[in-house]
Amino acid sequence: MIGPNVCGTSDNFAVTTNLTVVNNPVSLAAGGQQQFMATFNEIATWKIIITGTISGAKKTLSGRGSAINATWDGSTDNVFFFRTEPVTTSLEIPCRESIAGPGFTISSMRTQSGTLITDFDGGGIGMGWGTTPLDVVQKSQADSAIFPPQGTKYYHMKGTDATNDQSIAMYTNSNGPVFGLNADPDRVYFNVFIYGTGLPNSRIDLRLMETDGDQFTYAQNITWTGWKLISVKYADFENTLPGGNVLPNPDLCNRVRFFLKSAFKGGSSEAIFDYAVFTLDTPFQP
Ligand SMILES: [Ca+2]
Ligand SMILES: [Ca+2]
Repeated sequence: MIGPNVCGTSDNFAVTTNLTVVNNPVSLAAGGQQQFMATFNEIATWKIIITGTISGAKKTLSGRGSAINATWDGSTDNVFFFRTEPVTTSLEIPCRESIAGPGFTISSMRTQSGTLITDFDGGGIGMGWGTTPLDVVQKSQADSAIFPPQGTKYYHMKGTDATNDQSIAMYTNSNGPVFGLNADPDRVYFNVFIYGTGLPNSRIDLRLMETDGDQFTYAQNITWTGWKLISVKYADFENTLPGGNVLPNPDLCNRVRFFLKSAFKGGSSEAIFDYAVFTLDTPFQP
């Protein structure tokens, strides 16, 4: 042999027990897990790729050894949540053909972490949502034309800044009780999936409003196409209306505002978003 064996296995490598799963269907709610097992005749570096046939969610498990004994908690590596759906699996060993693994069905979805504000499918603690138009608004509605990360619906805003002040429309929940977040702004993250259509000048301001009168803003230019998860630490929002104690107080936050802006004066802007959730200590991981 010339040079190192980049494949990590000999020519005699063989799978001695095919990849199997323990649960079919598998219930992933409330910490439920799927378990994968296989054996080889020598040590190998392996990957299992799990694909949701409806969601397009994808998860890769990996390891090294002469046996696989791996668990999966229902999490995804891309933006799409695994759903109650059939999934396919494959086993990948370097330098070898992909081996189809067992298919199985998800009977209940993973229980997501965090404080869900809205998923636009009826879930979340934010109530009394409504739009305040400030300019020419072509669209401000729950929509389902694009396949979203979660459920069937998301929110879609589109408008034109005819008055040259960059502001187009605000979508906000009503002034209800606080969300019950941790008080430490360095521990709390706000997360939302945003879909870019490629329309230039699109911008959305994410705004957190507190019962003491402070408002904190994170301005997000939407420069990508497709879905992307945006996660921002509460402490990284800027105080744009110091009406309270001027300090970021997640424990006083009771409203979220999606503020459609044009990145430049006089532009048109479009924002599509889904699944607004606060998490503690880490960004959201669906
Ligand atoms: Ca949704
Ligand atoms: Ca405050």
